[in-house]
Amino acid sequence: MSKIIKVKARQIYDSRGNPTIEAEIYTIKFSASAICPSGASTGTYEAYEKRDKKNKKYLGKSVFNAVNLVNSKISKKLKGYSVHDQERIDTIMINLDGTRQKTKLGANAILAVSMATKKLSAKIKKIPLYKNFLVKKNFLMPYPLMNIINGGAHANNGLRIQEFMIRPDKAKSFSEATRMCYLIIKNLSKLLKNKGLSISVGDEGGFAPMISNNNQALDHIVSAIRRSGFKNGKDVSICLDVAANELKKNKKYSIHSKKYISVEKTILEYKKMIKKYKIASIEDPFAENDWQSWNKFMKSVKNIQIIGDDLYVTNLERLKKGFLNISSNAILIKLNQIGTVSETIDVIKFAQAIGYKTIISHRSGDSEDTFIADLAVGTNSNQIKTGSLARSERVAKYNQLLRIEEELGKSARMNKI
Ligand code: 2PG
Ligand code: MG
Repeated sequence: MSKIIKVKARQIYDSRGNPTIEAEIYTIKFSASAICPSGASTGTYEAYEKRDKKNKKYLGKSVFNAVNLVNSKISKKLKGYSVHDQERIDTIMINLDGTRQKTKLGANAILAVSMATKKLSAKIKKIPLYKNFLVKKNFLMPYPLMNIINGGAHANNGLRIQEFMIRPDKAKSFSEATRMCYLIIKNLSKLLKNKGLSISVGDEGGFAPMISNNNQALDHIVSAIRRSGFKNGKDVSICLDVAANELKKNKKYSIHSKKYISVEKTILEYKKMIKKYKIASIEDPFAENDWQSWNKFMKSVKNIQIIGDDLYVTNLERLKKGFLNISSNAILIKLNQIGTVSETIDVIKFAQAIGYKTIISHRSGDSEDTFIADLAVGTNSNQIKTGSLARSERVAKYNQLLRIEEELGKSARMNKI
């Protein structure tokens, strides 16, 4: 019943309109499929995304080679194994690839199959996907980190910081959390319109107005929170993803303008912003190899969530290094940074064991696949970052979480922030 008879892949498109891979896995009676997402501000240590660089017809972005590898090598190897044996299937693919960053088969090929396996296993067991991960009872709902102003590599407005987010800390349920964000987003929209600014959105559904000043973006968000009847820093808090890999030159950073300043000065600037705007969480404040600055920052701020994304790339070895270095107190989890569901779960388990907050995340190029919503609940992750309440590929994840909350009924509780 649960034995794999075939794996098949195809090229489809992601939310940015770039090619991506969808894999379908079959047993004799059932099948399930999954779509691989794709980032724009990627870390150097991420698993390899295989694209046909020489295929000019698709501007070097097609994934036909990855598709062919799934249809031939991977399909052949996985035949006969049980879909419930996720670790074995992932290990077979890891070994078949045999490289550190999955360069031979491509992490996009491997991950699509890995996710589809997890889905098919749940389907055959006749359980919802979120019940097929770590947690078996007492499921907790994650707090949404909604990206409401886009900058950096996700927009073309000149804002240095990549993501300006809100987190509805006072919400007692996920549906209340989304309602609070909804109000703030609508008020922000009005406010931007009144100022003659564009309300068109960036890659992750947040507004991408033509402002180039971080403080101006933050002022607008604070006003929108106030107009919605909430208190910034109490009911709702503002969170940032600086994506500082993109803002480093030599040993300096340019978080506010094109001017590069020292790490010490950058920390002072962060402290000013934290104080003025009651920032509660900062992701990637420094670059992926700048371990020293991460540690300095950890020592110089209190009660702030500091998230490693490009720093850890959902990689256990890097997380261990970061832990020993005291680099952060939270980790962003992206399946395609490491390339299999099993390795992702291992990283989440380790992060939880060392007391780090886990935040499940989308990619800026994403799809209608809602796997990460189930992953967040199924691992009791504290937060989920999956864009704004705009663009269907982002909203799909929030909608899936609303369905899960409804299904959990009275037993549904919010996680700790
Ligand atoms: C990030 C992500 C998702 P990208 O930096 O956290 O928001 O962006 O997928 O472009 O790496
Ligand atoms: Mg990031």
